Amino acid sequence: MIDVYYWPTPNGWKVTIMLEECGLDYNIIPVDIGGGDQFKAEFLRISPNNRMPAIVDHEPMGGGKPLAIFESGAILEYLADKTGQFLPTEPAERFKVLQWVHWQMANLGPMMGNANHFKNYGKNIADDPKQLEYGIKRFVGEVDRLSGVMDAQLSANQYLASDYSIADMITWPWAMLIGRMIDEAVWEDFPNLKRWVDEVGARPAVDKGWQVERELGRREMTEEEEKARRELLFNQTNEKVRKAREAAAQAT
Ligand SMILES: N[C@@H](CCC(=O)N[C@@H](CS)C(=O)NCC(=O)O)C(=O)O
Repeated sequence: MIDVYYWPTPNGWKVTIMLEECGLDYNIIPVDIGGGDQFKAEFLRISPNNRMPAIVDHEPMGGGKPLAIFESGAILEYLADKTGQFLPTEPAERFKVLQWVHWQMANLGPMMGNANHFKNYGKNIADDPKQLEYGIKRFVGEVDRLSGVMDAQLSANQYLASDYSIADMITWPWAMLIGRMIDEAVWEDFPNLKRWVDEVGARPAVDKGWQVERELGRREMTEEEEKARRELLFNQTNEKVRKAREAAAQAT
């Protein structure tokens, strides 16, 4: 059995989509990132970067004691190697996939996260909306550029690499949100990307994977809870995280 430390966000969906595609059994352990679960001692032992998703495989590849993995890219690569699916072993084909996996991890995910932060969350945080302007321009511009990169790749290929792979699974949960994050009209500029988003989204495992525990993220919060959530998520310095780590260690 595989424990999945999870909250319904794009980075979490990557893992549930892959598990559904592989037909593996898994057990969801919610990590309420707005409530501070990412700072709990048990979680930090598995994911020292205080971010979900993470997994613990109780029957790991190669045998031995349970194996904990954090970072969605590493998790998908591990599950692909464990099951022998969605990541070719032949070097040229393998690296066609892995270059897009790393591209997503280093580019689309972080840039969309920052675009979302400045565009949507920032207005409740910044003292003056003018403080947000440069961040919005920079990160929305990057998302637009990256959408063009995907669109060009998908104009000549059905999928990001040769066959459907972990590169598609890791990219789809962010890519399908581009319209919602920037403007729905943006799809007109990227018809090949839109074709791929619809095609991948129509896969039963993808549809199932991104619906996992959706209700968890939908709880209505009071204004006080919202404020506490913002303080927790958007004000993380080394000192703050270190204190949380120390408090978690003392509590065990
Ligand atoms: N590169 C990481 C990113 C993970 C990440 O940013 N997770 C967010 C939720 S989508 C999180 O756990 N946030 C908690 C926090 O900011 O404290 C991955 O792909 O696994």
